[in-house]
Amino acid sequence: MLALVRSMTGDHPGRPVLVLSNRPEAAGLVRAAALGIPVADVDHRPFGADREAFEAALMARLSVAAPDILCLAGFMRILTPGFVARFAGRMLNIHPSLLPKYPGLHTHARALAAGDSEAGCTVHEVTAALDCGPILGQGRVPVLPGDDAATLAARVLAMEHLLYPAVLRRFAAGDRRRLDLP
Ligand code: NHR
Repeated sequence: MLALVRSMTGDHPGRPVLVLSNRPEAAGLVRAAALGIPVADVDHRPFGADREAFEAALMARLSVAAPDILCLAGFMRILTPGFVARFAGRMLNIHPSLLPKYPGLHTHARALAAGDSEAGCTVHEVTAALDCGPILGQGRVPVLPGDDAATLAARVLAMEHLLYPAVLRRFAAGDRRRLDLP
């Protein structure tokens, strides 16, 4: 999230209008606020299993900011088809695997268990089908001898911080061609 926010200066076609978390305690909210960006939280927990009610509260806050593009970063609540439709073609996510490999959770442990020699991250459009939207970019990193899920996650995260800003810059300029790093 901070890598995205920090990238949006100068000739970048986008500017951050809101940083929104479903976790009120998220450290990113404090960091974004310190950069002068409007922040908000909408805690999902009081809504229990009622995803539509949670998303209505999300939409109420998003409507005020009126973003053109929504970037998920570590956002861990599955979004309903109705919410996704409101941002069709303008919602991105970064996922810590080389999709279509390892959608869902525990991606690094799964890559290690499979004996993969490379891992990475994928920026994709968010569609109703989880982690299945059109791929906008991928960043590859090696899996090294002795890696565990934590060391691999750290290497992938460094690539996430390069890939996501690079893809967003192109996407915000209307370029949806796929970007591959390195
Ligand atoms: N929503 C839709 N409709 N489509 C996608 O592609 C989405 C999405 C919401 C989030 C991020 C995704 C990831 O990058 C994402 C993509 C959460 C879960 C999940 O199982 C799965 C994938 C992703 C994010 N969430 C559980 C839920 O019940 C909660 C898990 C938890 O809290 O730890 O929402 O990984």
